[in-house]
Amino acid sequence: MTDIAVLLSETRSFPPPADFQRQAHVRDRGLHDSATADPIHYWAEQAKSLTWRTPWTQVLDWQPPHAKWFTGGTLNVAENCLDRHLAGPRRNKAAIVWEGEPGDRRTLTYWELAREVRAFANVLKSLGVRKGDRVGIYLPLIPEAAVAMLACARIGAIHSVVFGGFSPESLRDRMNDAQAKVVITADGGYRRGQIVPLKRNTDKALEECPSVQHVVVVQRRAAGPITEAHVDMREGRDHWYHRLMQHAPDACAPEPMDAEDVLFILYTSGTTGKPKGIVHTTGGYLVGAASSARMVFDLKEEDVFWCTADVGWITGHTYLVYGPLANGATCVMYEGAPDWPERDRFWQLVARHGVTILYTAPTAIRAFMKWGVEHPRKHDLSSLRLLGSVGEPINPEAWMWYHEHIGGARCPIVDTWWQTETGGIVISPLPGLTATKPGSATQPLPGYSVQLLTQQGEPIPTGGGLLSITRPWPSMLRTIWGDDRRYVETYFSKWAGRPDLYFAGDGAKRDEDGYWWILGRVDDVLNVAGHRIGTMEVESALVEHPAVAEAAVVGKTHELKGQSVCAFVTLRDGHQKSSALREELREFVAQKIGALARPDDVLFSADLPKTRSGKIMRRLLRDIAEGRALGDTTTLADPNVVNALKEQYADSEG
Ligand code: 7RM
Repeated sequence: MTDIAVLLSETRSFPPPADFQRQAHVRDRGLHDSATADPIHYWAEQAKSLTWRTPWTQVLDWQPPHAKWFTGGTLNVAENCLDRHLAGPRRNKAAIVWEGEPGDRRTLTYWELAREVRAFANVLKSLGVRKGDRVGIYLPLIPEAAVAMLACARIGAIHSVVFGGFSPESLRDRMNDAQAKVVITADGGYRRGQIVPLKRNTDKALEECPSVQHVVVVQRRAAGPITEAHVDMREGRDHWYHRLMQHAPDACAPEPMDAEDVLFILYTSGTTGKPKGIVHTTGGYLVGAASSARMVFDLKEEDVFWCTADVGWITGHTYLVYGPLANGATCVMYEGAPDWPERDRFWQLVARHGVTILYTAPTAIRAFMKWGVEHPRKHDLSSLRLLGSVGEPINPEAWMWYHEHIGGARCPIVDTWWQTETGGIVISPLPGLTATKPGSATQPLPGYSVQLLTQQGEPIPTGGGLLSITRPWPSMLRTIWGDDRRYVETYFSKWAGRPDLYFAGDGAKRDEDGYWWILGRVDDVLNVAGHRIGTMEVESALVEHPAVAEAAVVGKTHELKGQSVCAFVTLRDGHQKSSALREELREFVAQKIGALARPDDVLFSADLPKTRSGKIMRRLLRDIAEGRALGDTTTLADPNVVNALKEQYADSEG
């Protein structure tokens, strides 16, 4: 089998703006060079910026594929994120600037957040939570989500956050797998003006969760409380957060944790069946989170950092809570949808809070493009100095739009590649050092060793292949909760006899400058007449057409070519579908990247099926293209999207 073909060629390049470079934390290659020469020394240096209770005796103990970092060292994550900022000028600095969807606002200083965390840590203790116990967190994006995570960290309990948009069944399965003792939820949250009934969902889930002994319920007051009448509090099991907090003492010493003690479990759905509980530990995770947040986002004392992810995703763990707070930064947190009540909500938030760094996902950027530039234009976005992207490949067209219309052509963009499993960013520009290319995540951060390999494990210097991380890194996953065999099989068994090579599951290409371009999941790669084509390049070509807002391509069985390209296309507002446009798009792709990639089918769709974190689910589009029954749809954000597509596809065939 050939490795992945390279089709797209992008020649634009943006060096760091001089005034950005002048003030940046990292502005020369010295750090990269020293990290490459001695990665162990490099990581030890990074670890020294944290507060340790006892120093480590060994930086890395690597028994492939199992790593231990900073062995013998002890520390506490909450102490690093809170207590150490309280002695100096950060004491009264805003830690969390929060806005609810209905428009309610709260700001917590480091001092206030630390008090709240200590009190809630005592609440957890009073409910019988001990070091090593698992605590489920099923909350809207409100400050209490961060409080709950940090309170667990403070007493050494292991948290497992479940995204508030997930169903009772998802919550049930995760709580059972983790054998959680306590669940923290809310009466409700807000999404597009609707109330999400979190407590009711929790009650349903807990019908089949015998391990859970207590439920703490946050009262989400906005326009008024979500009335207690709507919430059924079970005597003995359920407790209001605000009532427990009234009597909670606010002194609580942080528990010194071993560097390798588990900090959290975060479930990812994976491609088949049972969700995987990705396990992250204390020392290595925080070293990765804190150092990458500082370097990639160039965090400074005055910054207002807004990561738009929910705490239910790894991005929310690492860059909404742990990374920024470990650096003493001010974080913006927003509960709701980007188009509520209007399509300019994000830009209103940026202007109101003076956001300096915005970190969001390509799916959001493409939605903003579709909605039109009039929405950001209504607001003063001049406070922004740096933009970030995460979650999917960002196609060059969306990159340029973000650069121009949000960044005012003045802000560097960091396209950050990483995974739940990596714990933190692995490949990304350093904004004061790296010249960026639209659509490329550029280069591995210092201390990371990444290679492109063939299916057989031979290195590919330039071209397309499989992305592998070839040396352990501090914030790597340690195992899958309760299933170490699956850990070994999924991540370290791709290349026979090489249990030291981490298989990321993504296809990538490396260009002549050594830049990395993520081509999409290997499971999604198409095979047209023996050529393996990544989804990203064909989709990027389509999105370059002025009528196209978003595109997803999949392979469809073809008797001669093996597979043909089938494209699902969403149009920008103001454009109409037509057979002429369909023909135009087929030719457009052929022209841009070659006849090989010309789609046989182009289907216009009002929406694409996505996961709740915004990733396109090409697997379901393949089912539609092949005319077969849909596979597992439980991780889908909006089931109506696929039903509509199925009907439309059946019509177009008939
Ligand atoms: C952080 C996160 C991981 C998968 C990963 C990729 C894709 C993430 C980028 C990207 C291209 C990027 N964790 N991905 N970031 N692809 N460029 N900058 O998203 O576990 O939820 O997903 O997301 O396929 O393997 S995740």
